[in-house]
Amino acid sequence: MKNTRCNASLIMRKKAKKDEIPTVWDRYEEQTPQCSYGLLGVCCHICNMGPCRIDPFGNAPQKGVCGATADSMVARNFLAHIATGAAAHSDHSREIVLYLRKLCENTAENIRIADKEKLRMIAEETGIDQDGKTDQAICFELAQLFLREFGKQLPGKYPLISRVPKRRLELWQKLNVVPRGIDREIVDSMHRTHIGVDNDCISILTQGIRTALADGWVGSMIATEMSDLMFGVPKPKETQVNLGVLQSNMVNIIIHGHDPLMSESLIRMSNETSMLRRAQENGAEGINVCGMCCTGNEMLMRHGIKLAGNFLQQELAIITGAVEAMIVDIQCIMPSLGDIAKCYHTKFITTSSKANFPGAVAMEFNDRNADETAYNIVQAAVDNYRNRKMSAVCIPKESMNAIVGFSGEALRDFFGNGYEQLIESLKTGQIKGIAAVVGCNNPKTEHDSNHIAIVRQLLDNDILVVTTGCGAIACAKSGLLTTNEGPHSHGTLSRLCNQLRIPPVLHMGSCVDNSRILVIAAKLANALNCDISDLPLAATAPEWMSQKAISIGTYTVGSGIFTVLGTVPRVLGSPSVKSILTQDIESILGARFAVEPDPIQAASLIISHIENKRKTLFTP
Ligand code: BF8
Repeated sequence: MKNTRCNASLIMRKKAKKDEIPTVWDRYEEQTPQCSYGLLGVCCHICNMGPCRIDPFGNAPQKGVCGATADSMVARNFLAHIATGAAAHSDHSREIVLYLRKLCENTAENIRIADKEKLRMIAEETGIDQDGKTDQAICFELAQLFLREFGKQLPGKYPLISRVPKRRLELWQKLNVVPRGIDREIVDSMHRTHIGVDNDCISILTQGIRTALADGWVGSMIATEMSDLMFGVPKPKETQVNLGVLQSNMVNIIIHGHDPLMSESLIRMSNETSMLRRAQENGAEGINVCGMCCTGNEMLMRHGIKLAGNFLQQELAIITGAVEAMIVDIQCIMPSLGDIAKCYHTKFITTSSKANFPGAVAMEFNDRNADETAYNIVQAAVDNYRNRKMSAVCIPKESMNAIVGFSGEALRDFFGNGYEQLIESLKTGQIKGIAAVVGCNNPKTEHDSNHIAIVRQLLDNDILVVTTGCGAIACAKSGLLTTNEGPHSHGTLSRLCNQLRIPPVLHMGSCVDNSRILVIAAKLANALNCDISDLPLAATAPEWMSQKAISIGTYTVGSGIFTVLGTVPRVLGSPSVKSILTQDIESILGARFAVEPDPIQAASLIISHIENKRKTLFTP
């Protein structure tokens, strides 16, 4: 039964069993043993002469019907994952920019801009003339400028390119991986994966790097910056995390997915006096809005909204029997939610026209109807409280306090405007290095376990941890985002964090907010007059599962950061692709992937990598 280190999840797994509801763990079990050709990446289904497969032991068949080898198949599958992941992040980004542009066009009075300082800073950075212009006019120009990035046809200066350290940019230029428009790169990648186009694994993987860089340094970065500008730059704040944040006497609304646009309106509407009155008329004491996954991270970072759980907990939240509405937008939403919601009273509401689910009620959210739709959704949830069966309710008591909200800007308050104290601490060895521990959950590993095991090892070795996505939620649930003494190291990192009153694990946001980590890495490289690949940095995704994670991993390596994957990517069927990604690429990009399912071994790889980088960078 276990499969999770999170007690709240274990309790709900037991309730699921009692209620005879299959969950992700049961379905994973049913799928095993998984297809070994698929696991190795040597299965090709892209054309209708197939599906084809390659024998991994060197027996026939060694080629697909068209003649494609294992190298082409594996590289092409990998590229398709990158393109899908980059598309997901970048389409999210596009929606935010389009929304901002529409607001500027449609609103007569001045639109609400949460961070005017950020607006001015980005306008200056991107060369927008601000003289005599209203904030709204500047916002409109900025939105136009960023929108053009999606369809740009030729490589060139993209608006935030000055953030890339000089040596890294020169390397990208030399390797011809400077991204053109985001859409351009994704279409190029999909074109190459059509039958009979790109069949050279080096060429395919090079395009993968260019596409991933368009995700990290353009699409995701624009999403983060524009969300900050509209809704506020995150600042440290306290909140609570895990299923125990659900309340037995309140209307519980969970907002799940990735898009901050809808959640902002929903939060506002749930605070309307008329709505609170309605909740009380229905017998509830109030309305409890909680997040799930990365929409949850967006709300938690900016507003301190409590977060009910990470990827593997979405079904369990409904199984508490205490959720009046599960409201979803895009990405990482299990299609099983429709069936599970039917077993309880939960309304499963989808708000994006591009994410439809069997069993979901569609209440589409767009720039013209934002507040009205949000009002109707909250009202539906409030009215649904009457349908709750109190006998079916079981809310685990587990919830953990966490300090969150560490944007790059927030870090300046602790480390100085140019992160001087961080740099000094790195030089003296008070902080040995920085590791990004990010990414998903995956039923292939015990839920949350690898995240926590790696983080603890890193902290014990005085490595500061930055975190995003479901990994950040795992850390929060385990008490690692607190300033208390306890599970943290007692070394020099711990002393520094106690002195600064920050946790040793810094929650930097949702998965698009990995772009915040890129910006910090770039600033450190510029301050130390080196490339990102020279810094004592590393990244790991111990329990990754999504295509977005593949794109993130690839842009992280493309940016010069050693990256350890905890679940095995489907590349082992091609010794060439495996060796390119885990060895050869290092001499080209200054970074490589490693694959290490054992969290202690994975942490060791990171620790020795950081030690080596320190020796080269800081030894006179
Ligand atoms: O973007 S960490 S499971 S929720 S893909 Fe999905 Fe993975 Fe969670 Fe956020 Ni990121």
